[in-house]
Amino acid sequence: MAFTIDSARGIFPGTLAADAVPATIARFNQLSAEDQLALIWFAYEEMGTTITVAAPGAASMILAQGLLNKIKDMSFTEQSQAMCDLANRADNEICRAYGVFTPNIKLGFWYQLGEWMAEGKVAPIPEGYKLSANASAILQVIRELEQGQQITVLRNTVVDMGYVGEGTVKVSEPMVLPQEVSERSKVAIEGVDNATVLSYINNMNANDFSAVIDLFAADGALQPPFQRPIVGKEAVFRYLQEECQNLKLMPERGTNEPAEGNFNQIKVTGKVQTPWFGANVGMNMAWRFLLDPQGKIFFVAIDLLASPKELLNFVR
Ligand code: 45D
Repeated sequence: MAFTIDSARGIFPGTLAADAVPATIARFNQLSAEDQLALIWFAYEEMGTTITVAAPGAASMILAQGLLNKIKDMSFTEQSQAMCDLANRADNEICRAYGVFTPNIKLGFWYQLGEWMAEGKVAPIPEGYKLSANASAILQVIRELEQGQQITVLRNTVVDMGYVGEGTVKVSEPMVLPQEVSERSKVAIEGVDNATVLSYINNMNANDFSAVIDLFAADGALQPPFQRPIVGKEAVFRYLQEECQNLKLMPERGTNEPAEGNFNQIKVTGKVQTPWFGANVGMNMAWRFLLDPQGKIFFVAIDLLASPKELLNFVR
């Protein structure tokens, strides 16, 4: 075998990912829960002056509703405690209930709490709350990130909250139906006409995850930004259904090169939009594909790029 998943991760090593994102998260994790919540509040508020977040889909809200109602019925003191517990990943009922949510449900949950905090229905960040020096410094770092990196930092803070016990089964939103074949868009990628890659992008954009998974080798893997690879068709399929609905992949250009053992390595760069921010935020992304000799996806890494300049970097 020419490649292992581990060696595949190293294709196109010149690709510069937005390391500022995990670095910022690591600093954020050192803060007290109060500081974390206030910092996110300030960052979210400031972001809201330039971009608006779309209201979450009804499905995510229904699944978060039970926990939201429970929190709404609490006193302000209990609400603040519950939010701090979530940030502290405490092992209690609320944190376990939150822990089974998929990222979109978690985001929908906080979206609603944020609305209620602004309306005074849920305990707000205390008026005049002063961030610690560390928290202020991190807020300044977040301000200076590009928008795609800012929203990734926010998303990651929300995803990391709560408590996940052993053997936890995630609650996911109902599956979206794939788009009608007649309505589907077809991308063109400058420099890449590989059928597997084009089909991957077009089927992702159509929410046709069964068609996407057919493109993978049995032991194939997908590596999301800043994560370990998800290995095997079954696990990748579950991930696609849980976390990849209604994305818009807009590849621009790429390069296709032979690799060892009749494999084929293809790097594509372009923009990705999330349903949360639509056309307001285009994240600069790269896909690094490694196709096996049968043209199946043995590995694909999705990277959030360090800067727009990286969209043009095809150095190996
Ligand atoms: O704590 O090809 C308050 C894959 C204060 C799949 C708050 C992909 C207190 C394969 C403000 C209330 C998926 C990998 C909190 C491609 C407090 C593939 C609330 C890539 C928390 C291309 C905060 C997809 C709130 C990508 C409500 C890269 C924050 C998708 C809300 C990226 C933040 C999606 C939101 C991203 C962030 C979405 C809504 C980065 C959304 C970010």
